[in-house]
Amino acid sequence: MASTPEAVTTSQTTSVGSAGAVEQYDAIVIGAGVAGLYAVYRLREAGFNVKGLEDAEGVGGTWYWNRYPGCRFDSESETYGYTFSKELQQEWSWKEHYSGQPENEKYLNFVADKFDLKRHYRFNSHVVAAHYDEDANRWELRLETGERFRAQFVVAAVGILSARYVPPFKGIDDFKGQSFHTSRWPKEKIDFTGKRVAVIGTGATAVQLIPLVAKECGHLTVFQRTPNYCAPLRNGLVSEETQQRWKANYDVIVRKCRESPTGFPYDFDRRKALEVSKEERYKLYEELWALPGFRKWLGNFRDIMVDLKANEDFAEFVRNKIRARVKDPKVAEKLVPKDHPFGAKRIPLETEYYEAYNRDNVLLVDVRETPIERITPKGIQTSDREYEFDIIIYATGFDAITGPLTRMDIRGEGGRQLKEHWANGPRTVVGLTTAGFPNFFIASNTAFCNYTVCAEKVVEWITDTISHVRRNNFSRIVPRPEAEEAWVQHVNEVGQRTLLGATKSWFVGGNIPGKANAYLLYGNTAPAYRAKLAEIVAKGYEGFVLR
Ligand code: NA7
Repeated sequence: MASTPEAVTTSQTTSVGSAGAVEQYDAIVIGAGVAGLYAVYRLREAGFNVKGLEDAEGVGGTWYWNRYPGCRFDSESETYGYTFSKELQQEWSWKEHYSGQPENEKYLNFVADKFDLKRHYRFNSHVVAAHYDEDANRWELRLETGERFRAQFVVAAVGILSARYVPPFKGIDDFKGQSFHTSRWPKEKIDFTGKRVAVIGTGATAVQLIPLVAKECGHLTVFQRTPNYCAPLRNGLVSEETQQRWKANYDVIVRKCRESPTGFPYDFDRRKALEVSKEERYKLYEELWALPGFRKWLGNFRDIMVDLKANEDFAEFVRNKIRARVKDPKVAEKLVPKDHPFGAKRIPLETEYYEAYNRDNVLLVDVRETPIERITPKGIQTSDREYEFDIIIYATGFDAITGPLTRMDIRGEGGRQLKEHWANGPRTVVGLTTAGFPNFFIASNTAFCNYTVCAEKVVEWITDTISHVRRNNFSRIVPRPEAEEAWVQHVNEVGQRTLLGATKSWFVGGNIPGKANAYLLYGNTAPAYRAKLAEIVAKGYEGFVLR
């Protein structure tokens, strides 16, 4: 069979079965976020008849759903955009150094329009099931409406932080005021003026939201379970000169990100922190602290990431930074993390977060001292008292990485459910494929890496693999169980060399009661991850069965 793009294109057909019409495609991409849009683009360009299914009514994924005040990325804007099109890089101008949600959603719309991707999508289409039909070698996807779609290949670009988590508080439906989860924020502006507002949670989301809501509302009560090591973002507007410099130097910026261990445009200091004199060490800490973005974490001494003593040295530096910003020493101590190492949880980057607690209209409630007992019609009942609110904001996070997949009814060979297969944690080869689920790809960046820097590579690997299957007249590809076992062990070994598992967090499934404890991120460097992807291809898809 010829392998031209035309030859691989199955034109869309519709067959009518007992349960109604079923649309047929070569490939279906679930999701219209950063990875999904690029997957649709790559598959279309490779000649596949591709359909995108998206829950939301527009493109954006994370940047569609997370509309809460203050939402922005913590990656340097010039590193976040796609790199596959130099024309796109030149046409788009970032307004802020750490771009906000409205602008990010606009960017992804700009991309979707420029490459004419929206016509491949069906929006408002919530996929609830994907079942593999072994005889036909086709996946059948079902929407919550009951509509069905079939395809040979599925690319689940469902995001790593898209399955929202709301704690099962008693009485949650009794509340008479308004309540929102931050990742399902309404499009219309919420008027906080004069309102009594509660925020539950103090993760990266809450830390972005709290200072803005505090300024606008009548009174804000923050319910904190675990304080975080928050570091200053130091955002700012991008000058015309900087914009032009980026545009003239995208090749250099991209190379720097690709070579860096974390996909950010900076590297660790390879010296051992505690072998450097205190004076010099603190000089570096202060310099990093004054710089924007994640440098204080991912541009610091490398061993802070792996060695508890080195970590504690910097952790204490951060604690003192927090203490210096909060006027009431009792409140300050509540905000100072002491039960986990620096960086064992995602470091939230903040703008005037700690100053919010110096305001007269902000109260911090430590729910370890006085746990939330229930949500009441009027507000929140803790072990201590009832607080009354007009608005409750749940900034309570996500069933990260596995949640968006295990919440769907995904069944592979022999009808085995992905949820069962992953009962003890995700089982994959390079995070992108799983044994027993042929032609099913997970387009998530689970490397410890600046999101788009690795997500683009992930999508390229998947779409190249799909093209490889077709070009070589195979019909299916699936990883061997032993390759999967080897990858799971490797992820664990690498994870154990880091502090990623040193506390309960979404990095290891620790934020969801009952969720298996497992390394959900690959703790190796981003270049090492990409080398693994390349090695599989170079070795003719070693560890995979191609038929
Ligand atoms: P996170 O980082 O998972 O934060 C969720 C917050 O909600 C965190 O402070 C939790 O406390 C808190 N939480 C969760 N359940 C409860 C209950 N039952 N009671 C009180 N507090 C609770 O989610 P985010 O949305 O902030 O950030 C997720 C990622 O998005 C972030 O890392 C960035 O990469 C972007 P805990 O710490 O578990 O004690």
